[in-house]
Amino acid sequence: MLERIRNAFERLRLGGDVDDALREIQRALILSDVNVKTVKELTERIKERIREEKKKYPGVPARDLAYKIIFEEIVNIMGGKGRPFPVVPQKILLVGLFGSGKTTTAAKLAKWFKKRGLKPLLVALDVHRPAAYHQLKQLAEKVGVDFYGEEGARDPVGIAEKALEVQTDVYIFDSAGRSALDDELMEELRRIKEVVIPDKTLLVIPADIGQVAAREAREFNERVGIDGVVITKMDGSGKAGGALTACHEAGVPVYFIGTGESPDDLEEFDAERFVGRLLGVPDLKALMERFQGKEEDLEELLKGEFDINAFYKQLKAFNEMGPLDKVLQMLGISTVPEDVIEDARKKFKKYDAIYKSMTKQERAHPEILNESRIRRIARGSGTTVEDVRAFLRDYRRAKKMFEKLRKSRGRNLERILKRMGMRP
Ligand SMILES: Nc1nc2c(ncn2[C@@H]2O[C@H](COP(=O)(O)OP(=O)(O)O)[C@@H](O)[C@H]2O)c(=O)[nH]1
Ligand SMILES: [Mg+2]
Repeated sequence: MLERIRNAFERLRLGGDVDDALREIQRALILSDVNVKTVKELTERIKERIREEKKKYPGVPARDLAYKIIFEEIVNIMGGKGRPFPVVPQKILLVGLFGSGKTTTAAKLAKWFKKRGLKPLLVALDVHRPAAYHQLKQLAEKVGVDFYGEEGARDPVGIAEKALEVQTDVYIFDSAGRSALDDELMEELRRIKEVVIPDKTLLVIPADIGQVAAREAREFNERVGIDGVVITKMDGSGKAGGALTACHEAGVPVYFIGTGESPDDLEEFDAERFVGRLLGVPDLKALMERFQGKEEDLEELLKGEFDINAFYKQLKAFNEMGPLDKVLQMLGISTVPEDVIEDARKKFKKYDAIYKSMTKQERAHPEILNESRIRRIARGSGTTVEDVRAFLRDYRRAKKMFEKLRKSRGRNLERILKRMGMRP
């Protein structure tokens, strides 16, 4: 489907007719198993908004307007802006039908939390399939996380109770599936929930069931109670659009998508990012806008002293270029480890507080920063002495780089911009 939507967008960008593009998008969505009624309503809404906003923004070319509105509305039917999954100690119960990808997802989630500095425990509650215990155990070893299971045990509730005695940050319970949500499965899940009291019960659904996902999500929600969904097998399924829109219609958020069989193939779901990438147009124009003005700043910077003010200004500019992952994605680099991005964000928050706790004199003359001043700054910014030292270390490193840059008179920047495709 995605290929067709992309083509329709590309044609629209190159000057194609809006109605033609809309028809092509309709066809693509229906092929991807999105509900026909949803598609009809979507097209009506898009047409309506184009009519309205034409009046509001007479200066904007009709095609640009259509482009933006279509993008926003497709994002909306897929669930809008994603909600970040909380990175805190918690208990997660995975439920779903047979073969939906629960066990694989359990391992992926364990890895996801591990990367974010929390200690996960994988718990095997599928006592019906003898191979299930070994499958999860092996995955736990592969990912390098703790595992709890009882080979040959018959009662998942007893296993869950024992597992809860283990000290850990994030408990991930992998439950058994059935071919349908029958009374037996429901009863088993209900008993497990009573003991575990999960913070999040996540329903695992394979993308290839398409819009049937709505019925499954509603049924599980009514009979078991779920907080959200993980859609697996997004790779190689032509029905991902149907599954995503169906979950949105059923009123349950899609937190994660699985994009392959390996423990790394898990992504937090955000419709905006998803649709943006699916349309595949690396948005270099937006990126250049973000970069604009930065060059002049650099010229300015090269003239003066590189004190802490200059350092902070650079940090801030970089942070303001927007979510780093988005910037990188625009460049077509989508495989930046998420923990790297997370770290950069967290670091900026700390550094921001540290900078604000410094006096004017300290920022201009960092060499006066002695032990007692460092202690005061740490206290004032709610950070630690180590954090302030790390800040100063990074500042000195940046200063060195800056001095090199000054010597080469900005030729480095030119090269970087060229590599990014922003210079011929
Ligand atoms: N291509 C692909 N395969 C997946 C994905 N998630 C799970 N699988 C495969 O689907 C099959 C069933 O997965 P499993 O985790 O055992 O399902 P469970 O019965 O719900 O525990 C396995 O062969 C997995 O490797 C995914 O995101 N993409
Ligand atoms: Mg399983």
